[in-house]
Amino acid sequence: MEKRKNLQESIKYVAQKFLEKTKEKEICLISHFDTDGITSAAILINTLKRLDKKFSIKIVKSLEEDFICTLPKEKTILFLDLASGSLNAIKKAGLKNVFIIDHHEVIQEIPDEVEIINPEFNGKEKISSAGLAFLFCKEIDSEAVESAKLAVLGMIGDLMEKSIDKLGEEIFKGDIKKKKGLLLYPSTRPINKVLEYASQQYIPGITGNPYGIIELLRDAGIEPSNGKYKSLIELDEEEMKKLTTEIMLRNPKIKNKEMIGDIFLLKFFNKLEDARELSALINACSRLGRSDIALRFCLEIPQIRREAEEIYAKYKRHLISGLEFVTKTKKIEGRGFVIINAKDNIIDTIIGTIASILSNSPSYDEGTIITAMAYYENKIKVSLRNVGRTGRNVREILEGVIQKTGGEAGGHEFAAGCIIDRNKEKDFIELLQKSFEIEMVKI
Ligand SMILES: [Mn+2]
Repeated sequence: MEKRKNLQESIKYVAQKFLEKTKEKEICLISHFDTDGITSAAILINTLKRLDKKFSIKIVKSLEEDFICTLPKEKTILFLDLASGSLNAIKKAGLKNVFIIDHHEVIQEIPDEVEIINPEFNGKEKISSAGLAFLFCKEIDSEAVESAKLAVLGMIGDLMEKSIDKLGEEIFKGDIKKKKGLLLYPSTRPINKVLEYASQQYIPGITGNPYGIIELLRDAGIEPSNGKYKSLIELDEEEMKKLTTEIMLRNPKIKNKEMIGDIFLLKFFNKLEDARELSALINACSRLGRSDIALRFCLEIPQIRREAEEIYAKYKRHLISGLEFVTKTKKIEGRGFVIINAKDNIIDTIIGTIASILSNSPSYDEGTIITAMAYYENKIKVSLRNVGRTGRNVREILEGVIQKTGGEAGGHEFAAGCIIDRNKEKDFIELLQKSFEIEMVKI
């Protein structure tokens, strides 16, 4: 790979290479199963169909070495939202035509056979894989702008709503609307219900408390009509202001700028939906083993919508019982860290979400590292999150530990994870605990 200065040049260069390499060759898409990965795949599918290219697709929850070895060497492989951490494995597998569109950290050397788009090489610009996939497709497909809402959805799935401008001004047409308001979601449902179930934005005395909510809404001057409350996006400016004030009075820890922001509404199946809710639905399908449905939902295949919504409802029930388990179970706690070993009481695909919810709850101090673990097959899925997205680099801590126990790690500074063998459970916990304590002493 040659050195390239900015992201746009990088994308242009790789897009040209991709066109050359796929003239006769069939394409094999491999994507990650979260919202950013699924939307990246949907963006590529839309474009490859328009270009009349032959392709197959595989959605995976993590990219493991054994799997990379099974990939067809005669095809062009395009990895989406993953593979930045698997460069050595790609080389070892002897894959010849490899493209990567991803935004995760790159530590290993890039093999000659690999063309990569990754903002890590371009001043760590904040843009998700779906955003990159969209810009990539715009280079090779004149109608790619049709996929703009998928790019926005992917960015929001990876919490990069503040960088959506990078996708270009022209995206704000019919299918995408932006509105300033309270960041509670879904903004399209009655406000009392949103306040009641908003576990991601916990408000003391309000979350899970219908009486507290009625009082809060009365104090804000918002009354139901025919027994039904308005949705957030239906509130006028004055109502929105009063509601914000009332919520702040009940949660002094929260800052105004954390509460107010841009709400993105995207048209799916001909209805404007809150992007964060769509993202939650897509993640839910994938995490319950139905990434096929998540992908078809993004491609707006009509019959799929109901099925996806049913899976989403089931997922929410899993999440609630998972959180209940965490409150009851014994945890390993120390200065600046908590380790929760759920074993097989929580499914591995939601353990990361559980860790994220805990890292957003007011029960822990800023910078506390939450580690949550769950069994999967003969392995253990581990997720680390920093409360308030600040503090020590958990990815680095994790790398240090798995050097000794073995395993594969991925992620970022404040949100990382790994998979280890089940027989390393005890060693791993001990080593992790030790490195948390050593790190503490250093500071
Ligand atoms: Mn991503």
